[in-house]
Amino acid sequence: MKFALVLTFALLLALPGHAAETGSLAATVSAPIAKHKAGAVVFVKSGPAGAVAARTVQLDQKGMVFVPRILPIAKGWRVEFLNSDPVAHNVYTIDGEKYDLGTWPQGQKRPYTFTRSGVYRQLCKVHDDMIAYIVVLDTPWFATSDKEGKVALPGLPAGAYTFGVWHEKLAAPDFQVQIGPGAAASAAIALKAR
Ligand SMILES: [Cu+2]
Repeated sequence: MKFALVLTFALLLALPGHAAETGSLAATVSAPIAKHKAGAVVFVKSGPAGAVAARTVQLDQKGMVFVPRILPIAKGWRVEFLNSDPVAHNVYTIDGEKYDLGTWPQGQKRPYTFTRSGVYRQLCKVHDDMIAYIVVLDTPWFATSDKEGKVALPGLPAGAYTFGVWHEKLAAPDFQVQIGPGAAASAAIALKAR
C-alpha cells in the first residue's frame, strides 16, 4: 500500500507539465497612497523558459474611460479595441510604432498585434483625458495587482526567478524568488516614488 502511494506520487512528478512541477507566486503590493496598490504589473524578467501562446484580448472604451486602464499582454498578442460608448472614440499611441487606429462608432472594434515589447500609452484624440497603458512583455507569466494589492501568479515552472514590477506612477526594484514544485512562494512589493 505504502509502495503504491509512493509510486503514484513519483508518476505524478514525472508527468510533463503536471501541476506538481509548477508552483505559484502570491505577492502583496504596498504603496504610500492606498489607491496606488492597484494596477502594478508583476512579470517574469528571467527564469525558466516559457513559450507564449497567441491570444486575442480586448481593450474597451466604455463610460468615457478605457477598460481596463492597465492591460499587460505578451509580445505577439492581438488587442481588439472596442467602442462600447454612444459617442465616437479614437485610439492612438505616441510610443513604440506610434500608431493611429482611427476613430470609430459604438459597437465597432479594430485589432492591433503587438510585436515589440514596451509600454504603450493608449490615447483618444476626441477625449484628451482618456488614457490606458498596454504593457507588452517578453514572458507568458504576468499579473496585475487588485485593489487590495494582491497579485496571484500560478502555473510557474519550478525554478529561480527574477520578477520585475511596472506601475503607472510608482516603481519597485526587481526581486528574486525560488519557486518550488507544488509550492506557493510569497513576496512583498513596496512601491515608491520613481
Ligand atoms: Cu474618446
